[in-house]
Amino acid sequence: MKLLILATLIGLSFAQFNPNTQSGRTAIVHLFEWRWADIAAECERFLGPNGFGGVQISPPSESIVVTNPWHPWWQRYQPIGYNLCSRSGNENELRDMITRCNNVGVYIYVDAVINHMCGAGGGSGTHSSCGSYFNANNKDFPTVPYSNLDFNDGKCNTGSGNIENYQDVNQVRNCRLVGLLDLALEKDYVRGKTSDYMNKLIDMGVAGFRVDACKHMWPGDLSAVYGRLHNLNTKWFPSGSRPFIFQEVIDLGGEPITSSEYTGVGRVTEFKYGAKLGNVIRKWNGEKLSFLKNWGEGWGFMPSDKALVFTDNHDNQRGHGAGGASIVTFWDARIYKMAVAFMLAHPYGFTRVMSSYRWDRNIVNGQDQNDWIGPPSNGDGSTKPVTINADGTCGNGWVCEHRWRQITNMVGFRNVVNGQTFSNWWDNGSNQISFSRGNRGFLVINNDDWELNATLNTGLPGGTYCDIISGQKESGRCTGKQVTVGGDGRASIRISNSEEDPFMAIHADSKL
Ligand code: QV4
Ligand code: CA
Repeated sequence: MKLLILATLIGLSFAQFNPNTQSGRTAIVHLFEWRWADIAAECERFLGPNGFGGVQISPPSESIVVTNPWHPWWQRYQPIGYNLCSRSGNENELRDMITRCNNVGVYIYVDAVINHMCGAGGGSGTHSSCGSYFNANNKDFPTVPYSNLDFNDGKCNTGSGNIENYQDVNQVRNCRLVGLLDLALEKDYVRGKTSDYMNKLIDMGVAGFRVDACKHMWPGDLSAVYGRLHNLNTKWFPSGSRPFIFQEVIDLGGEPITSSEYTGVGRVTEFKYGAKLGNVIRKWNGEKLSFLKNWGEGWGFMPSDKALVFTDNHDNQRGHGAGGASIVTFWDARIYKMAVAFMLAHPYGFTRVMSSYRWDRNIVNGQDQNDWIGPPSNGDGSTKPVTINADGTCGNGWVCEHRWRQITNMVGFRNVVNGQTFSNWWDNGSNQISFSRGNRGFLVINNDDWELNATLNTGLPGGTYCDIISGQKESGRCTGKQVTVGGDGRASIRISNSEEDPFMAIHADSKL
């Protein structure tokens, strides 16, 4: 018996760090605000064939529908219940997506909002994504059901009922995050309802969760909820597989709540990663690419096997959350591609690629006045489909960074070099760097204002390789640049600082 309990505990606490991706698939993509039908199609036509491991989806739970402003993206972070209809589609479409993606080896990670329900000012009525009635004024959410007994207000010690001071741990966890009605997760009943919701999704075939707003929940409560989760569906996953858990905790330092309080129960989003990489790529505060030699734990990040990493996310690409001005996004395409390539080539963390939509930015004094704008939509607020152009890019306002050749090919690179050590580091003391992943892949970047011209150790066996940034290997030839590696592993490399993409990558599978 004791052994069994021990085994269960170990199972619970360790398995949740495993992304459950198919072997050889090492990155997921956040298809922010995509419709389920479009994700299903994308899994089959693009993500599966290109080696993506999975998709983080926007919250599938029933949420408030906000019309002032007009259908903002953030309405989905205000649940009013756990029915599965949202702006992305209904339950049947969700189920169909999970099945079709799983069948091509691309797994689904659900954004689970369990810290709170809608804002206190959400009113009452049926302005919700499945049309269910709710009343925020008296905290009545009949579809769950939750009543005023299931919220934290009694425990919150601020005058406004909102979080006012992030230095006070009790406030951060027991008060309302921007007015959002805060669930009492220490209650067995609330743990039951939230885990039932997650279990329904697990049974449908999802592989894990991004858990929203974890800083605002007690680690012990989260651990209790995770402990109730089912094993993954054995139709697609080995028996005994635990759901992958990655928790949103924004820890940039300077607050009493740290990531390390959560790394015991699941992975955690490493927000320092994108903020610091942004500074380096932008060359702000005297930062240089050569400083990346000890990137990872050496920069004060959490342990690699606990980290979920990304250059930008749906919040910080529009000034929400934290991270600040340094965050690079698709709006700065040239440095963005460099940053994403570095992330995908570097062994630290489990990687997530961002995939966005374009919106009408209106930045006044550093703040985007249009940070609320929802996905490309029709007049009635319904989300527009993702269309695919003849050249493989996306239409209808969808950016599809994951389809940019440089980014897609670097996902392939990460799969090819999986498990290889970080080696053969070189830098010029400034912004020219290169490194290999064992003898399987090599990346070189020139972010200086002058040419890179050097003979570098690639770590790779001699031969001719196709650069997968300017092109790729196609029917036995390179559509872009070629790199000749000598028998000693060295290659003579020149990259002008005025190149469209001033970096190159080659790997074992891009060899001619
Ligand atoms: C307004 C006022 C409040 C007032 C309240 C009264 O601003 O002062 O108390 O009304 O009801 C939206 C609005 C916000 C509004 C709130 C409640 O922007 O102005 O409050 O709704 O009606 C997203 C958006 C938020 C949005 C929220 C809910 O970013 O702007 O709030 O969805 O719709 C911290 C957290 C971190 C969080 C990050 C943004 O530690 O956990 O802030 N990140 C996650 C998600 C994020 C989401 C939430 C958490 C909440 O990634 O997208 O917030 O689920 O750093
Ligand atoms: Ca809370």
